[in-house]
Amino acid sequence: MGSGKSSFLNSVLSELKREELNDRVQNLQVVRPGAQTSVTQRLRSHTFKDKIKIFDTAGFELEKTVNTTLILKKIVDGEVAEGTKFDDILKTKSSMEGDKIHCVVLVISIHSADNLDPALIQFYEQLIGMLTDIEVPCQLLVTFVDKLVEKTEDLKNLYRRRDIKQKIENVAKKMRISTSNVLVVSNYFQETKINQIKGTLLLEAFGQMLMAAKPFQERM
Ligand SMILES: Nc1nc2c(ncn2[C@@H]2O[C@H](COP(=O)(O)OP(=O)(O)OP(=O)(O)O)[C@@H](O)[C@H]2O)c(=O)[nH]1
Ligand SMILES: [Mg+2]
Repeated sequence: MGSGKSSFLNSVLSELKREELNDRVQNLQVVRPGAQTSVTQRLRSHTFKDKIKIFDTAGFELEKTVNTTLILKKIVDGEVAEGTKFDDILKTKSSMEGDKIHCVVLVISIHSADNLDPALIQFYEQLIGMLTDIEVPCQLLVTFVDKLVEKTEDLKNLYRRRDIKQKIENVAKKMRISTSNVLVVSNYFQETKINQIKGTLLLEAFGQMLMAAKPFQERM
């Protein structure tokens, strides 16, 4: 909940449609200030270049982790049609009306990553285990890394910067995943104009997600 999943999509779309949008950040999200439950209620996708679909999900609560793994498995297997309410996924009969998912991105804010609840780590392990079993690649996107982009001059080597590397290593170690599967971004949240540093990180993360999904595209 509120880790920046929808904002990431919105931010990447703004970057990709930069010319069309005249360097403005678009706003797809209906924001409910102070929302206690997930703002994203239904499974929705956005299509890039007519063939790549990115799906946005709700944030899931830690107390309902058993259900979450089941819900995610159904989505990944293509058993959930677009527009379905997340709350209804386990109530309705599965159909094969959805799209099979080729890469899953788990999204966590740097604030939660710096202060990880052991129950959350256990949940992530279970989730990553499920994805490994069904051979679906998984990436971890760390959001709210706003401070890292504040004083950046060298855009080319962001991922080699010591502070960024350290954040990634810390999170990877805690979550027991490879550092090469961890990405960091600062989403657009207040600004209306796109920004080169944020944009570089956003597109780098998006590019890596596409690379992770590539073996599947090649098998198609
Ligand atoms: N500072 C900062 N704020 C962010 C960032 N990403 C998202 N936000 C803000 O965090 C709030 C929640 O972002 P959302 O994108 O709605 O989060 P979500 O993960 O889609 O949330 P749910 O759909 O409710 O699960 C919004 O007010 C965003 O503007 C970020 O990288 N940095
Ligand atoms: Mg959302």
